[in-house]
Amino acid sequence: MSERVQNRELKAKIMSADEAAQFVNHGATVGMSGFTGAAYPKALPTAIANRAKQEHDAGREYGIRLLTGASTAPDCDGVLAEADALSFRMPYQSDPVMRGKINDGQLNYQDVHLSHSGLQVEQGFFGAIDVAIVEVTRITEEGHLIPSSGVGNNVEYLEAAKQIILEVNEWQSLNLEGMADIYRVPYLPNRTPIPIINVGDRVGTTYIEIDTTKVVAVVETDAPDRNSPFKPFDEVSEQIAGNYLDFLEGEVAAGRLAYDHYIMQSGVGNVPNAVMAGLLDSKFENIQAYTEVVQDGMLDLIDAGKMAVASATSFALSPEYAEKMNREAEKYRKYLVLRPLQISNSPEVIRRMGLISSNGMIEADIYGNINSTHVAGTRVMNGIGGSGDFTRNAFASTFISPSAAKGGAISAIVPFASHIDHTEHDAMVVITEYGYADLRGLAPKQRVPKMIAIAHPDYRPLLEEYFDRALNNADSFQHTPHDLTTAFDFHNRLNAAGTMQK
Ligand code: 0RQ
Repeated sequence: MSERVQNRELKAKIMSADEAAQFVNHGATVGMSGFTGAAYPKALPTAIANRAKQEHDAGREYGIRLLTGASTAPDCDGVLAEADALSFRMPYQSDPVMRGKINDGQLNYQDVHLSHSGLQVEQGFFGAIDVAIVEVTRITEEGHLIPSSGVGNNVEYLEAAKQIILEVNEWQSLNLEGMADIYRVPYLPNRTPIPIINVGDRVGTTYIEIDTTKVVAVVETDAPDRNSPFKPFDEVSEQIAGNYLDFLEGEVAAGRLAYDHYIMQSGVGNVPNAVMAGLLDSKFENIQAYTEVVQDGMLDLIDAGKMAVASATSFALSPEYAEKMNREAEKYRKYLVLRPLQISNSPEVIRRMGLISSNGMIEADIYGNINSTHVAGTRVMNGIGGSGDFTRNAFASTFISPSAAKGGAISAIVPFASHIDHTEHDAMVVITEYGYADLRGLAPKQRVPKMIAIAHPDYRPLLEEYFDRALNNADSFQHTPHDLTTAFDFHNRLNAAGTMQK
C-alpha cells in the first residue's frame, strides 16, 4: 500500500485517521475534497466525528467549519452532521441528516454558485483555511498529488491551508492518472483568458503541486466512493427524455444545432440521468459534455460511440458504474478530463462553448422563474450547485422536471416561485412529461399559456384561475401581472393541508 506514497518526506508522515484528527481543532476552518459522492476523504470525517462526540461527552465545545467542492456522502457529510461536528457548511450539500440540521436552524449553511466558491476562498471570505483534507490516488516521488475521482476546490484549499492532511485511497484506480487537468486561473487583476478552445483541451498538469512542508499527516484508506444509485426509469422520466429530444430536434430544424456538434451540460439527479439514456437512441453523434460531473449515462454514451469527450470536475457515478470506471479507467481517461471547479464551471468558457444546459428544479412559476433549492420557500433541499453557472451562460438553458411531486400533492408549476434561483431572464426552456415550454423571444404574459400547457392537468385550471385573477387585479400593473394576496396560495395549502390541490 505505502508504495502509493513515493515521496520519502511524506511517507514518514503516515499515521492513523484518529491521530490525524488531532490536528483538526475546535473552530478550525477545513477545506475538504469531495464532490457528489466522489473523491471525499473516507477516514478523517469519521475520526473527526468521533473526536467531536468525545469532546461533547467531556462537556467541551467542538465544531468545525466545513468547505468542500460540493455534496459528499453519508460517511462524510452524514457522520459529521450526526455528531454535531459542524458549525458552518459551504458550498453545497445533499445529505438528509445535514439537511435536517440546517432546516432546524442548528447549522449555518451558505449555498454558493460553485464557480464562486473557490474564488471566494481565495478572496478571504471564509478567513484562513486551517486544514485542507484531500483524497488522492497517489503521491509521486516529487511530492506531487495525483487527484482521485474529482478535483473540485482542492487546488484552492491546498494552497490556502496552513496544514494539509492527505488521504491516499487504494480503492481508486491508478489508471485515473492522466485524467486530471490542473490549471490555475491567475489572481485578479492579472487574469488572462482560459486557453480552452475545445471541450477536451488539456491546458495544465496531471498533478497538483503543493508545499510539502505543510503536510502534517498522510492517512491510507481503501474505501469506495459512495453515490446513491439512480431511481429506475419510469414512464414519466422517459416522456421527459422524449420531450427533451424533441426540443433538441427543434433546435436542429431551426439551424441552431447540428447532429454532430451538440455540447451538453447535465445536472445531477434522476431526471437528467434519464435524459442521457434517451440520447443513446437519438440521431446525435459526437456528443460532447462541458459539464460539472461525469454520470452513468455519459459512460453509456462513450461505450456506444456516441460521446466524443466530456469535461467535468468530478464523477457522480452510481456504485455499479464507479466499479466499472475503476476497472476500465485506462479506456475512459481518453474521453474524460477532470478540471478544477473554477475551470469546469467557468462562465467565460461556458458562454464561449455554446452549450445547452439541463438541470432539475423544485418548481417554476408561470413567468419562468425557477426555484432549484427551497421547498415551499423555506425548506432548503440541496443547493444551487453549478446550475447557475451553466444556466446563466448557456447558449440555451433548460430545466427538466416531472410536472408534479409527492404523488401529485405538489405542482412543479406554480403562480409565483416561492424562492428564485434562476430568474425569468436566465431560464429559456422548461420541460416536463407534458412537453416543453420554449420561453425565448416571449414577453412575460406570452409565456404563461406555454407554462400552463406543461403543468400537470390537475393543476392547469388552478393556474388559469390565478392568471385571470392577476390580469384583472386592479392593483397590478400589466407587464407581469400578479395578485400578491393569493400568489402563494399553492404553498400555503401545501403547508396547511399537505397538498397544493384545492
Ligand atoms: O424526493 O425522492 O424524497 O421523493 O426532490 O426529485 O424528481 O427525483 O428529481 O433527482 O432531478 O432532483 C431540484 C432536487 C431535483 C435537484 C432537484 C423532491 C422529489 C424527490 C428529487 P423523494 P426528482 P431530481 C449541477 C446541477 C439543484 C442543484 C443543481 C437539485 C426529490 O435537481 O438539487 O441543479 N438541483 N445542480 O419528490 C417538494 C417540489 C419537489 C420536491 C422535487 N416541488 N416540492 N419536493 N421534489 N420537486 C450539478 C451540481 O451542482 C452538483
